[in-house]
Amino acid sequence: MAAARNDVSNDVNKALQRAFEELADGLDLLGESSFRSASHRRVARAIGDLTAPIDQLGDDPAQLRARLEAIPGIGEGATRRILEFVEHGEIADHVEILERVPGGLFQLLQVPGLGPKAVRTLWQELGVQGVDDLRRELDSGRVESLPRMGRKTVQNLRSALEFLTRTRDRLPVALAMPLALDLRDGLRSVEPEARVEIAGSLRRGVETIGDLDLVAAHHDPAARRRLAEAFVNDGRVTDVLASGERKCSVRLSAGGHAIQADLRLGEPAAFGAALHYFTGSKEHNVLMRQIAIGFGRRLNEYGLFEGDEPRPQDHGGTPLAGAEEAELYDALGLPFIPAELREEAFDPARVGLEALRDLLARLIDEDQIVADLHTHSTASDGRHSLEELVAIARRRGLAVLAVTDHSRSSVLAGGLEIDALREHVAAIRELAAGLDDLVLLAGAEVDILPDGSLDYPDEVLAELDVVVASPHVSLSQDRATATRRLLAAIRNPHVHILGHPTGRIVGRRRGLQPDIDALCAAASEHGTALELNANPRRLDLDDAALRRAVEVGCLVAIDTDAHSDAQFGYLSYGVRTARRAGLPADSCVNTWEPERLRDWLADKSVGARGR
Ligand code: DGT
Ligand code: CA
Ligand code: CA
Ligand code: ZN
Repeated sequence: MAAARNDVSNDVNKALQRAFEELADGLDLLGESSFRSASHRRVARAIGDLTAPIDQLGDDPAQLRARLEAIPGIGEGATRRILEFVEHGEIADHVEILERVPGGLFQLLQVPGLGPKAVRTLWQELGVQGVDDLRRELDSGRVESLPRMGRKTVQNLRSALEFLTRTRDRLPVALAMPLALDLRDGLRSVEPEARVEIAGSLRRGVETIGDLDLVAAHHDPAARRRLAEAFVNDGRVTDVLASGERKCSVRLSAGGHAIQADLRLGEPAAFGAALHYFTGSKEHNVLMRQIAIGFGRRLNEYGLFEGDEPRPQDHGGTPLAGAEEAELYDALGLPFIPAELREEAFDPARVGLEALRDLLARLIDEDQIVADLHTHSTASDGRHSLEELVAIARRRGLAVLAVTDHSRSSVLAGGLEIDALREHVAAIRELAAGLDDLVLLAGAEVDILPDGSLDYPDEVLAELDVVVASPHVSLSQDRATATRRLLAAIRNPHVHILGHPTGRIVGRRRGLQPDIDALCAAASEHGTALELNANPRRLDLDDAALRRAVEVGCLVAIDTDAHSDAQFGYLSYGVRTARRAGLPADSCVNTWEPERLRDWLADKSVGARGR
């Protein structure tokens, strides 16, 4: 009961925070004084930082008023509005703003790269009132003709818009993957002879999933029927949308989320073609079909066939290739393109066949990773002792393990005061001295405080083997402040890794929106690695940001941030994301030989020079 009441009350904090944000955004969009909007934004942040439900701060209005006014950032006006909200469920100023400003404009402000000034211009000059209008105006070319809207800005807007549309109402991979694996394994156990694989965006390593796609093959039609039956009768199925010989579609409920799943069924001779087709992406499929036509052939979900005219009898026909995906690439003169790279950005026609082959040869693979440099023990909020962590690392085949517990400001996570840290480091070193098959490193995950300073002084950081510096609070800072904050950490000579740089939670929290190019440039210059936090709820940096890092050639660390044994398994999510960015193994510090890693940890400029 207590938890439930807490949730409801925290909804009050969220609703209030949102109201103040909209007040601020609304004033900016109306072109009013930026002084007033800045003060509303400060209030929104102050509310966001509160841990207690705001309406329970006091027993009566007078006490509530006194306690509110004592909170830094909340002045007299804000207190009045908060009390108004607690009493009436709305704030008159806020209601007025919502009447004057089209609702779609607030959503436009969520598009990275669009500030209030630009949205106001789009609204005033072109009558843009939302995402759909903006898309239309981008296509018409009228946006480019506006002041301060160059070709580059328009390009950025286009891709940001695409991202926004793609992430709406999609299931985070952290929820989709276990469900898909379970469905796959269930089908495999029904028909052990059948081939069953996950396809679609999930196989490509996309971080949010529209629907699940599975492909199965068996030569016996009766076995295929049994597979279909098992699929539509799964306990989690809430609706059967289609149940046929070749395709079944169901809606499932999993962990409070509803998601559709499609299963395609066919002959083993066409399994590779079906798997390829339903893995996508659509753009990659189109590209492959065009290449096939160039060979006077046709490619579809049933295989690769002679002659480029579509024929209805391909289903069940005898293809030139189709049982294995690799045969298709081979027959079309292409190297095998792994699922993570089957996106427009890696179109061989765009990057060139030679460059693509080179990229594939260097592309990171999960089994090249030999080090985890960001993990937690019972010293802070991890579940395992040092000895247990060592056993886990050995069992998982790691050559290097860094234990990086939280720093003192992370109170809820049991962050360590300096004395406790020193004791912990001594315990790690003592244990490490007795190991000959595992390099055990003493580190810390140090909070990057809102102003960019670190949670331990430099002389303490200097005592550690590995320093991961991460932002944990004030994750709604504006872009310029966030960039300055993270740059300060990257430039610190004692910081090796910038941990989960944005602090985002996939599908839930946007996190910081720093200037990624500035971070990459500084990371390159200082030899600091940017983390790809492999926790599927984080995947931070994301694939798009990581691509920028790959282009600049800066160092990347793929770490699990494990708090338990099972979480070491997050590595595969991280590697899939890294592959989507085309990350070469050599740029990933976790693939390095222990000696090279030690050299870099001792002096960051060495790693940068080493390449
Ligand atoms: P999602 O479900 O939105 O996360 O993304 P996907 O890629 O899984 O898309 P989905 O489930 O609609 O379709 C799975 C794959 O099937 C897709 O990646 C490519 C293929 N596919 C589906 N529809 C088409 C189509 O109209 N044309 C082509 N070329 N391929 C298609
Ligand atoms: Ca899908
Ligand atoms: Ca689908
Ligand atoms: Zn962290």
